[in-house]
Formats: sequence, structure tokens, C-alpha cells
Amino acid sequence: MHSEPNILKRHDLDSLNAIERAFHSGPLSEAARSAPEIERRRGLSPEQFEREYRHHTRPVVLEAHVADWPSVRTWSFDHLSERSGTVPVVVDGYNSKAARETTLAEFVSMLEQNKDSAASPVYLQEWYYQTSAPELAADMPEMDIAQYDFRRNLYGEAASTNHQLWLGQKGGVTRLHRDSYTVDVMHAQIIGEKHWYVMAPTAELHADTDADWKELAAAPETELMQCVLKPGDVLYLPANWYHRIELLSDSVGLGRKCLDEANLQDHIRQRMTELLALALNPEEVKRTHPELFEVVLMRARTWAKRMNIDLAKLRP
Ligand SMILES: O=C(O)CCC(=O)C(=O)O
Repeated sequence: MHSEPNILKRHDLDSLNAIERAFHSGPLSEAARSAPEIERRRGLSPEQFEREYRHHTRPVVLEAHVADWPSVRTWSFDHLSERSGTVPVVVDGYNSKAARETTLAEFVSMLEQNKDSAASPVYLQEWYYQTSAPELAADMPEMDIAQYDFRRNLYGEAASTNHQLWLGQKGGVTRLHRDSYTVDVMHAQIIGEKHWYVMAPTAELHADTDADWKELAAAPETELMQCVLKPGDVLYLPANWYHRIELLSDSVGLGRKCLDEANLQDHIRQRMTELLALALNPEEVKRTHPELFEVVLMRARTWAKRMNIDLAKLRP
């Protein structure tokens, strides 16, 4: 098997755990806590956003950019539970051992029960709510800065608005990763606060699990930065930037991905690679991506559904 030299790009459990440990103690963790802040801008127009950030592929926090969204103004966990409580969800889907199916109402009860206990925080990650709870969508209207998303042209309106909600408990973590399919991240914070640590696509460390994290933190190409997102803030993170997230409080955020037309070829290639690997070589995929296998399968199924693709047929 081809072995990926850059530990940040590997998906095996040992590498993922080693990176996570390095964020908890040692030189990388120290560097992360004192890393420069991602620039924060308030009242940025879409034109300024394009000119000053997107065209330079520079991350930025757009402060209070969606502060007037109904979700930001009115949502609470209880509100979501009352409104869409019977909807099925997968909790802790990013952890193959902890992942389990439940309902949104049950998940909200878990948050409450877990509050003062020593149990691991629960996290409902990458929830494609639009297929199962479309009634929530109107509370998160389209962003003016997301007009460039080329997925509309590629997949049509329904699949291009395949956004994700992230609902989790204080202390929850999404481990360091880059988003699949070369899409830009636009993350809108709705409830609570999240701490993001990011690194540039050029960050690399050729190492096994006993990596020299000091070297990674010190390299100019790493561009380690951080920010805290508060309700109404939006983080723009260009494609292929690494990110790791810690929940500072119980939190809800919307992941709204955008495809830059310049990344179209990479996007298609990655989608095709993933679909062909899942279809033709699922056992190997399961072995090399043990933590991601179920998530990737769920993602492909959701996408097929949004595209109106009948998985029982070869052709529509
Ligand atoms: O909020 C999180 O925990 C992760 C969000 C994320 O990775 C994303 O929106 O791309």
C-alpha cells in the first residue's frame, strides 16, 4: 500500500490519535494556544470579501455576519427538540466505536444528562439536516458571500444546498482534518462558542507517530492560527486548510461548503475516486479509513438522495 509521508494527511487511527495528543500537550499544543488570531472583520461587504480574502485564499472571520438569522436569534436545544425531535440522527459519527443511531430529542436529552458527569461529551457531527429536517432550512438563509459556489451549476440547487449542522456538548472535539472534495469552508456559529485551530494546506510533517511537533509548529508554511467563533460569526476557510475544533460551550454551527470553480477538476476527481473506491474496493477503504468509512458511506447516500439517484438501478 502507498504510504502517505505527511502525517497530517493520514487517516489511520494511530496517526489521528498522535495528532490529537499533540494538541493536548507539548510544543504543538503550546504553539496553538499562542498562535496568531485569524483576522476578524465586521461589516465586510461581499465585494470586499471577494477582493481581500477569497481571491487571496486567506481565512477571515466575518463578525456577526449572520447575526440576524432566525436560527441565531431564536434557536435553543429545546427548541430544536420540540420542532424536529423525532428525526433520526447518528451521534458521535466520527468515532467508529461510539457512533450510534438515535433521535434528535434523545440527543438533546443526552446533552442534559451528560452535563455534570465525567462521560465524554456527545457530538452530533455533519448532520445533513436538509434531507431529514428540511423545516429548519428557512432559519439559515443563503449567505450573500456564498454566491460563487459552483456546486449549483454542477449538481443543481438541491444537492448544492447540502449543508450540515454540527450540534455538540461543551468539551467536544472535531479532530484535525481537511474537508474532502476541495471545497471552501464557511462555518456559521448559531449557538455557543467554538475554538478553531487552523493550518495552511502547505503544512507538512514527514514522520511516524513520534513526530517532531516543534518542527511543524515552527515552520512558516504551517501558518498555525486560531479564532473563537461566537453566535452570528462566519469563518471562511479556503479549500484544503486543516482545522481542529474544540467546543467551549454547548454549541450549534452550520457548515456551508462552497466550491470555487478553480477547484472543479480536483473536486470531480476526488468525488469519483471516493465513489469508485466505495463501490469497487469497500473492504480496503474500511481498512485504510476505519474512522471515516461510515461517514463517507452516509455522505454518499445523502448526496445520492439529494441528486434523486436510485441506488438500486444502474441508470435512472
Ligand atoms: O464544528 C466542528 O466541529 C467541525 C466543523 C467542520 O469541520 C467544518 O465545518 O468543516
